[in-house]
Amino acid sequence: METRKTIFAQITPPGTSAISVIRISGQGTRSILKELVSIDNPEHHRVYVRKITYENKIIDKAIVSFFASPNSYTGEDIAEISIHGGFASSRRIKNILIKSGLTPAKEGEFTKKAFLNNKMDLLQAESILSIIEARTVEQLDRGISVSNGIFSNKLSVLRKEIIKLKSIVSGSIDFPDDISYDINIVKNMLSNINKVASDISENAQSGIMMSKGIKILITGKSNTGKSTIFNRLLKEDRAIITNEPGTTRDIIGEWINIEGIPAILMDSAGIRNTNAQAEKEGIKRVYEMYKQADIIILIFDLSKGFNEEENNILSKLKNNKYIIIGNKNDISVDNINLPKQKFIRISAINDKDISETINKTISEKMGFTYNSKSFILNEREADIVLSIKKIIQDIDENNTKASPEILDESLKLILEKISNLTGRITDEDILNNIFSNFCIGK
Ligand SMILES: Nc1nc2c(ncn2[C@@H]2O[C@H](COP(=O)(O)OP(=O)(O)OP(=O)(O)O)[C@@H](O)[C@H]2O)c(=O)[nH]1
Ligand SMILES: [Mg+2]
Repeated sequence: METRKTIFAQITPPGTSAISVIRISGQGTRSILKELVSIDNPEHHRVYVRKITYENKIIDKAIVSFFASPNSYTGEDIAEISIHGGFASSRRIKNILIKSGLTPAKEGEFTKKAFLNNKMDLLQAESILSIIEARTVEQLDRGISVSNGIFSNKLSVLRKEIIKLKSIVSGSIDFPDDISYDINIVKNMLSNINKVASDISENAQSGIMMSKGIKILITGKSNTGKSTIFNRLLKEDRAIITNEPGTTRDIIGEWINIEGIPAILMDSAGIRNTNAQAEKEGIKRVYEMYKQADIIILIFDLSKGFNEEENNILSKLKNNKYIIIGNKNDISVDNINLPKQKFIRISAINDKDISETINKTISEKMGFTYNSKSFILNEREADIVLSIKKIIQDIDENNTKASPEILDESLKLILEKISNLTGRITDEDILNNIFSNFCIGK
């Protein structure tokens, strides 16, 4: 793996801004500082104010900070140069750096260097991505705690416990005269290992939902108040509302926060028979969206009831998670058909806060078990954690029957999987795939 070349990237967003920051990492950092800003022997953690000079011309005035290897983000010498912002300014400095022999960084290359130089394990590297991409404060907090090593520490406890047990099991196989295979000791150790693994895998599914976000689609007959509810959940007047059926045509989506889980909430065309071309197309798109949404909110009108149209919609939702909301409770009438399923009553125009009830119902339906202990960041991690848990469960259930040889193999497999998680053993392709999701400059 190539870690020796000196790379650079603009680490602030492109465009007009007060300053732009260029990060440089690698062995060539010191010589480029000498060449461009006349800093000889830069000191670790020091900030310099210097003119940038190139081919005898003053290019800009810059603030330069320096971090000496190995005490930097990547483990290599790093300089960060703050220059005046703007397209032309940053383009010129980048061209100069290329002419001076530096290489533009690829996505995630700084973090990849940090990983390869053992500054962090793979879990911590992935947490950097989740910090940058966090949409909710809860996501952010989780990313920060993983980057501080909470997940790695838990795995290290699990690993130690497995090694302890494996040494007894392997010992009893290799030296049966000296080390006895005491099933009660093995059972005790396994139950302890099971507890540690459960603690790690507990929030895996919620962890994935928190990372990827979920898609929520609001559907129902036209004029039931879908767009009104959409706007109330968003807390802004995003969708057009009128008292005419067939107001909404396109699907519109906006991010909301449901108990810490980022979600795209989508409003859609009301379902009804219509000859209007645009509305027909809108309804077709709603049916297509049923296949993609993680959960559907079916709205019906409490002044009209839950009728054939609603039952038709329900028949299309056999493979979906859904919740039902009866709206317009302020003008609800008796003797109407109501759904057989559980539903909640609201008045989207009168109720003070509809978000709390709706968010809680969605959260229950989706099985969010988010709490501060959740630290699984993506599917890769969840898959491995759940497979570890499965092996442990299997051996726990069979432990009285399993031979030491089989148990030993299973423990070996778990150790390998832990190494895959932290990146101690990882395929180059997997690494490239992970870091390619990063932005340039990280
Ligand atoms: N009384 C009463 N009227 C409501 C309530 N919620 C919405 N409305 C009214 O119902 C009408 C339709 O509301 P919309 O939010 O546009 O309904 P929609 O389901 O999005 O309609 P389409 O986009 O045409 O499918 C509007 O006049 C709203 O003001 C409610 O809780 N009570
Ligand atoms: Mg609407």
